[in-house]
Amino acid sequence: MAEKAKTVTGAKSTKAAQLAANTKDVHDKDWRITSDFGVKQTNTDDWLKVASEDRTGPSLLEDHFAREKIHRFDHERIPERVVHARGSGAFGKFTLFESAADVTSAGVLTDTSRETPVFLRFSTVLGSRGSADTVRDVRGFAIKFYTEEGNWDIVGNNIPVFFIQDAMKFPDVIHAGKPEPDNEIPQAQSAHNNFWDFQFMHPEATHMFFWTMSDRAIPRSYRMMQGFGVNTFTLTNDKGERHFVKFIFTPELGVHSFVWDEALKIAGQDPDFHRKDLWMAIDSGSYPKWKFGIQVIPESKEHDFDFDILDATKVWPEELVPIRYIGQLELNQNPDEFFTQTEQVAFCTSHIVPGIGFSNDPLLQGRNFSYQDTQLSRLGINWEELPINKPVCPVMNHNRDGAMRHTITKGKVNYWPNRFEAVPPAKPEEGGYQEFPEQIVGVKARLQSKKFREHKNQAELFYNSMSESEKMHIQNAFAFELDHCDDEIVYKRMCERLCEIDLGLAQTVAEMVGADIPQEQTRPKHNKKAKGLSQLEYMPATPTIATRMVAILIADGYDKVAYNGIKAALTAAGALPFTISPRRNKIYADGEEKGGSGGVVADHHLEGQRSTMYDSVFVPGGAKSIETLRKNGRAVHWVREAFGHLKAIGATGEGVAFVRQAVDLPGMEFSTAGDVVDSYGVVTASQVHPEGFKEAVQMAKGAKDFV
Ligand code: HDD
Repeated sequence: MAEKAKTVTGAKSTKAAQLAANTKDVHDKDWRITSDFGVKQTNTDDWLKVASEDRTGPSLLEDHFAREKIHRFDHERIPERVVHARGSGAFGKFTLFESAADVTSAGVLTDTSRETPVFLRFSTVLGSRGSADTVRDVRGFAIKFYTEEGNWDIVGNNIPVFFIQDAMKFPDVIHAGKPEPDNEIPQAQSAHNNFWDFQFMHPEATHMFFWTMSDRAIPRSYRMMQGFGVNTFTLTNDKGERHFVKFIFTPELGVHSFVWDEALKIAGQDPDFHRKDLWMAIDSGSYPKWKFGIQVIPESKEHDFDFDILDATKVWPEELVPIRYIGQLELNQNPDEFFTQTEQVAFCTSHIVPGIGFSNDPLLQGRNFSYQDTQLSRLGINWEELPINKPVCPVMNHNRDGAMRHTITKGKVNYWPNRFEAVPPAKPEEGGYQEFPEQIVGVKARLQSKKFREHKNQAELFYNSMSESEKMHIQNAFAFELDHCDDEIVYKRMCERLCEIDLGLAQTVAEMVGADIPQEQTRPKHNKKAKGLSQLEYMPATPTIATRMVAILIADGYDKVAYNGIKAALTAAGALPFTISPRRNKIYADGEEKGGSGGVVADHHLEGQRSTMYDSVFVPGGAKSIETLRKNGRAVHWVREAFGHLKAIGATGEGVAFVRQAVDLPGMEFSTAGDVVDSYGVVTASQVHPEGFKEAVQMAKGAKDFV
């Protein structure tokens, strides 16, 4: 890890080369500690004092080295982001395989020979900087494209819609979701009175809260979720024609989620789960990739839909507006330093490049004000000079000064026009940004178009489009969340709201949470479904278990042939096998002498980890090994819990009976086809049977749909 951290992408891109000029490496042997003003220091451990071998006297204020060290430490923190405080980032590249020149003149979307460097920051929304990764929440998906024409930021989420339609409500929705103001409880949770009170009071939030109660809000990995620009932007081509556009990223690994119990447990067992997952994948060369797509509506068709295409609480159903995939995003480099890169990176929806424009989406318009404003309070007026935020193209203008200005601009004038004609604005043919000459007619009013007032159709569309297991997860999520609301009016009214979408759902949830059970649907259903909403549609084209973590449970006396066989098969398929045993000292196979030259060193011991941290569990045979595991409650729990979380479980030889016993539930029957027992995602065989097991790993974590 240390070796990797030394390099800044080996100047893989223009951005990497620019960052390298600002990077120092602590591992260079020639360094000696200096003060911030450059003087070498001999001692940074002992404050200068009046002291002798026999007596310690007072510390001296004159020790400016000590004062500097303490001052610097006292001022290390900057304000955390008011939302999306918890996050992880990575560098990568964006490439195009098809030009979108028919709809835009933007170089980044038309030049197929370009490789645009990017930095992507994933985040949760509600929790503070130290909160857990796996909470139920929306995930941020913010990308900075360092294009040749300036920075282009897509500040998106992993959910395509939003809670509110107008930016002016943002402080309200966030206040309601964040910990409550009197006692600052709960941390990073939507399961509380204020959140659900807000949701009821804002019917426009209905569509979005169905998404946040779905499996999308508990992703297995940042690498396995979609990204959406959410807002409606515009594209303008060389002919001056304008189109409305939405941006979509779809992961090559497919869209996968935890089950809720797993997510809850990992929040305590490994709060950095997603952060580690991303870091490890990139560090080991398994670069996450997304297809980049656009949904495009010509300007002339703006009013052809029964929803307003500027309303961020609506999706553009793919049947009506197909996604055109034109590019690829790859993350391939971990940051060198968290603070200067992941923490100081700052995005703005207003960062667009020629060929891309805004729309009158009222959420976007307000965001365009908010992001610049928040960067001022977080980072100061010269935040765009920070290495991570700096464009790779030249920046020159007559803006000057402000705290922490780095650039030294030579010359006699700092205004335009001037007698030297120094630094004039760019002409359009020189690449100058041109606003689209949109005709606006209207009266001043605090209003939106009437289509903005319909809030339930797409919430129902989303719910109807879920598979049965996804619906069950949504029911359970509502039941969990409303159980955490102790104000009767909150959970009762929410059940009434659910009844407008689906009677069956409302009845189940009402019964669980102690509300009146509704008897009839309170809004007529349209019963329609749409493509692309169920995450089960996003299984990878070629099923894969690459980067999946498989725990192999062994104890002394394990079957070496089975162990080596499954390990080799998993490694060959790109999965990550981990050996888990009662201790981390060497474990010896059947026939190996204890203390001899054989044996394997386990990656972890059974108490140090939990099944939740792995995608799958495998138990090779070996009579003695199984005897030890059978007597170990934690080992039995590993298998049983993995089964409860719908994970693939494999076993061979004596492991088969152990697994069956561990997962045996009343009324459960295993079907047996020949030698291989394959039921409920459990694959057991008397011989190593990697193919069946691999398939089960793919299915169990992909579909979770066969319960
Ligand atoms: Fe926002 C951060 C995404 C609406 C105001 N937002 C922020 C981040 C993401 C989003 C991913 C984290 C960026 C990072 O990693 O640094 N926000 C969204 C999406 C929205 C949205 C997809 C709806 C379409 N946001 C929204 C509104 C407002 C804000 C309506 C205000 C009117 N958002 C902010 C902010 C943040 C922010 C307060 C906090 C930190 C930051 O900007 O840089 O300005």
